[in-house]
Amino acid sequence: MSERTLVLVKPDGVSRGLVGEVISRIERKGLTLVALELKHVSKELAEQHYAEHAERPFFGSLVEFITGGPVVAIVVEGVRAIPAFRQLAGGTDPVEKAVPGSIRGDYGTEVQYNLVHGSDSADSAKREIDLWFPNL
Ligand code: FUP
Repeated sequence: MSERTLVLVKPDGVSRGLVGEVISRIERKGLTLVALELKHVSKELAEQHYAEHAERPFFGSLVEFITGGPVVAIVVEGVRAIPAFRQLAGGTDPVEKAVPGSIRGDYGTEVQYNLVHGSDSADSAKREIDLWFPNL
C-alpha cells in the first residue's frame, strides 16, 4: 500500500549542501518525489509544525533554528514511505541513536542540527502535508 510522508531538509542540511544527497537516498530507496519546494519558514508555520513540542524546553531554539534559513520541503510517496524514510533518516540523536549509514548517522553530531525531518505516523503525515502543501 502506497502512502505519503513529509520530508524536510532542515536549514543545516541546506547550508551544508546535502539536499542532493538526501534526495538521492530517497530515490535509491525506491520512493518517489511528489512535491518539492525551497521555503523560507515563518514563525507561525514552524510553531504549527512542531506544536507537539510546544511545552518542551528546546521549543524556542528549535523554532529559531528552523526559521533561520531556507528549508527544502518534500512530499515523498511509496510503499511504507513513512517508516522507510524514518529508517533512512536514523534516530533523532545523530550520535547516540542514528547508526552509520543513515543520514543523521553519517552527517550529524548534534540533536538540534539533525539535518532532516520525516513524519512519524500516518496522522502526522496527513497533518504535516496539509500544513506545508495546502494546495496539493
Ligand atoms: P524526530 O521525530 O526524530 O525528528 O524527533 P522529535 O520529533 O522527537 O524531535 C523533533 C526535533 O526536535 C528534533 F529533530 C530535534 C529537536 N530536539 C531537540 O532539539 N532536542 C531534544 O532533546 C529533542 C529534540
